[in-house]
Amino acid sequence: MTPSTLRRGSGRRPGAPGAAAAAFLALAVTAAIAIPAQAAGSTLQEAASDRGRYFGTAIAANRLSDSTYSTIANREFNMITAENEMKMDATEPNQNQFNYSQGDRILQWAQSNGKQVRGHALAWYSQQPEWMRRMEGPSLRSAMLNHVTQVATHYKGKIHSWDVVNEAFADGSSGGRRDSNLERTGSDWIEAAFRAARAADPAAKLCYNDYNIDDWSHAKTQGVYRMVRDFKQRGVPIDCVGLQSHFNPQSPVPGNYQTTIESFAALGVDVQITELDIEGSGSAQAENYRRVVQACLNVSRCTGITVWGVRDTDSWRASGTPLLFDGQGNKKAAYTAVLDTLNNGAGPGPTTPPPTTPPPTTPPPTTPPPTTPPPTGACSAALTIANSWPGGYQATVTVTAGSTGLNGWRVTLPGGVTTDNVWNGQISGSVVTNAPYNGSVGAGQSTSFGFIGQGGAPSASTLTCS
Ligand code: 9MR
Repeated sequence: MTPSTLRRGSGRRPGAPGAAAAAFLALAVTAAIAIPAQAAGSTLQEAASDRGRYFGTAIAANRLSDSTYSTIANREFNMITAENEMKMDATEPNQNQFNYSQGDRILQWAQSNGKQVRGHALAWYSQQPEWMRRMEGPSLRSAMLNHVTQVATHYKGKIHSWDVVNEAFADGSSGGRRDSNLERTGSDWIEAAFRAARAADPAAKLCYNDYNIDDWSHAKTQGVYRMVRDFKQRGVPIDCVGLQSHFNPQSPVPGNYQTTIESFAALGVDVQITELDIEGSGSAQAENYRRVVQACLNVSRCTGITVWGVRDTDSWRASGTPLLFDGQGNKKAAYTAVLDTLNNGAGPGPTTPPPTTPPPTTPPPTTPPPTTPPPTGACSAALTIANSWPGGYQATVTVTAGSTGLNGWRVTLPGGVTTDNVWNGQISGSVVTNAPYNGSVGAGQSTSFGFIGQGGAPSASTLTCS
């Protein structure tokens, strides 16, 4: 009997019918021994619950009327994150005028279906409403704290965990903070946000959430680790770290992923995998999902996993088919791998104490990012709009190498584009160059980067690439 069938058996088996006769008792004992192992969890939420964890998804309010979508979401998941509806631009479109209509829609759908909710996100350099983007200094600091207080108070008692601060660290080798208007109010803005959130909703777990902090050897991971360690030492209220875990071939599931989870957990915080998606298909994608789920199961304080959308077609990276259901809502190989791992994978239950190995007191040496060689070879670049909303849009730019391949690329964004949020690329002025890991593109092959644009989306779809 596996640990999981034991847990299910002891927790759920109905009581034996009353019987006095010894013969019946003997029969009952035999029957108890002969009871077949209970069926494994048949949905992600059921299988995860048996391991003391939750399994969640991001939900977009405007998709809830799609019955294929809502049926899968309701059947498979028991933790819900609003993909965009609780962000700063959605909840405070004008200063001190709060709008909870779409966030509440998701909360109500979740609650009426017996699910819990992760709040995402109280303070972030991106997706700030227009009025906040224009602010700096003490007035921005107090506007941010007011936002945290008001939104956390509105949802008080209804949120399992809040992403209090999202994506505050810089990519690359610095291990330091990202520049932003919030950071320029003073680097204690993060702890101020956590204190305000705790005061407003003492029951919610308070998380720091970021991407590219999955690899333990990365400077960014180490920077976040040092902040969390400092917060725990000084009593700043923090309960969890969210690893977004957006993976693709350029940014794969790292071999030391479990070390990262263990190391954060050893600081005395929960770890939640908050925005999981893994680009790819078939058995390779399934194996990557299996590794992520197994790493979480192996660490008792890894308390839940959320995938960033339901079907591939619902994803912010739809072309990378990164989710567990295809566009028709069919279960993919990745789904089966996740379910099987939850049902059968090894690992301690949630009550096992965390590993006792002390975390390193000095961070391991970080490998400096490779210096980008000058671009060579011709390429083309095509821009598509993945998503848009009043005042902004999300764009994907596909860079395709010509016949000689590329060792680094530069793409010039169309005139009028304004962005402070680029991923898989580095921006300087209106020019985006490759990230350290995606400059090498074989002849005829493609890579891509994305950005969040402010204002209206550009009409140009063909960009200059060199
Ligand atoms: O999936 C979200 C997409 O619909 C939005 O256009 C985008 C705008 O910022 O945000 C996406 O979600 C992001 C999340 O809020 C924070 N981590 C990265 C996610 C993917 O970009």
